[in-house]
Amino acid sequence: MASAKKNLSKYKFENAPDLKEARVGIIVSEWNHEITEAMFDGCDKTLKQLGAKKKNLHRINVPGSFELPAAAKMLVESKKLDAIICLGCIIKGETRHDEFISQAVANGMMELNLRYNMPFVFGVLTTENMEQAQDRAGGKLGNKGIEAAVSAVKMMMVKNSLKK
Ligand code: DLZ
Repeated sequence: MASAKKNLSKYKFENAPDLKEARVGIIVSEWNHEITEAMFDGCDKTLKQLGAKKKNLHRINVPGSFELPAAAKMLVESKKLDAIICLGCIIKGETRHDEFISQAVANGMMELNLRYNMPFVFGVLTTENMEQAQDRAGGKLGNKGIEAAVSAVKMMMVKNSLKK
């Protein structure tokens, strides 16, 4: 399947972008916080490795993934940012709760992407169990927080390349 059991978080930019002026919002869901904190670490380190300054990275916590799109909307309307990265971890339970949350978050994030002229990154794990989440949050399959940072950077580059 998609991850094909390999680490997908390795990245190499041909022309490494310099993020020293970039302002990025990072919204972190507190649900399954040991996973989302590991994702935040990967995301934060990646942005800083590419030159982002601590003062330009704006972190906000929300209770659960369901709250990510609403917080992203509040953030985009209150600060001048170049990208917003949303990090969450939705794990299947005994009920279909996970399906409704995942769908709502994915739809909400897409709406934001189409409404505002800047990238909103869907850094949300949707796994069957905790083990799958650990594998993807600094475990053997990489760290989706790193991949979320890389997606944000790539989309910022797309936007810059289209500037008149
Ligand atoms: C309620 C809930 C459940 C059951 N599972 C998760 C989860 O696996 N991951 C996650 O990020 N959030 C979960 N939540 C919380 C909801 O996202 C939300 O915070 C609450 O329903 C309150 O709106």
